[in-house]
Amino acid sequence: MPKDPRAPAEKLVIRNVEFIGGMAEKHGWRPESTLPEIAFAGRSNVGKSSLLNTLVRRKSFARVSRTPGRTREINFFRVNNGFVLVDLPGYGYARVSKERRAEWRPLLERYLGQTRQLRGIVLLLDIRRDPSEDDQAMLDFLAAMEVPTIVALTKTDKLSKAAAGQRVAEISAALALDADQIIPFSAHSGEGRVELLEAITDLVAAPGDST
Ligand SMILES: Nc1nc2c(ncn2[C@@H]2O[C@H](COP(=O)(O)OP(=O)(O)O)[C@@H](O)[C@H]2O)c(=O)[nH]1
Ligand SMILES: [Mg+2]
Repeated sequence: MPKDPRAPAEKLVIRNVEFIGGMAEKHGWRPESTLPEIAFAGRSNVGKSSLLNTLVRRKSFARVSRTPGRTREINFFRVNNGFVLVDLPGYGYARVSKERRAEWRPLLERYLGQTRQLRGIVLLLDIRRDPSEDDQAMLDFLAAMEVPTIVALTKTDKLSKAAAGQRVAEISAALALDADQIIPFSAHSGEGRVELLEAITDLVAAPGDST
């Protein structure tokens, strides 16, 4: 792909992505790894698979995250032998039963509570929607655990520039987020890809609990 000379230099170049396994249950197996981890969370249909595919640009990655049975697991991908990208199961899908909706919580809480090498979370919110109770619960939980959090506002291409700007302001005010915690993103236009890669690079480089 020709490089746009006006685009800011990408700090993080993804050279290598390797699936290292999935965690299916609260007390289940997870890959042994001490590399820094960056996890991605959001309600089902928010655009998480699209965002991760845009970020990573690997067919093998897309294949794993599409595999039936893996969609409710926590999936771990080693990137550049430098950090682990963690794809958390989508939560709060309105069309699944209450029992199924309740399933994600213990698994996520276990992962978030136990992972000392977790350096940050990217929480995805649809730019057009107000955050749900589940989104708010997740944000509160992350704040209580003091996990650095970035909010990616997805599907910005569905709004005009002006409307998108307005939504960014509304959502950041509603959630009391700093401007530098929010990244407007579109898998369709590629908006926000470089910014998100840079934010991830910074999170990976920040000193963690385990160091
Ligand atoms: N217009 C637009 N649609 C998107 C974007 N990202 C995802 N979608 C659509 O939203 C739906 C859910 O996307 P998906 O990535 O599967 O969401 P997930 O359930 O969070 O993994 C699909 O129909 C996607 O095509 C985006 O950036 N722009
Ligand atoms: Mg998905």
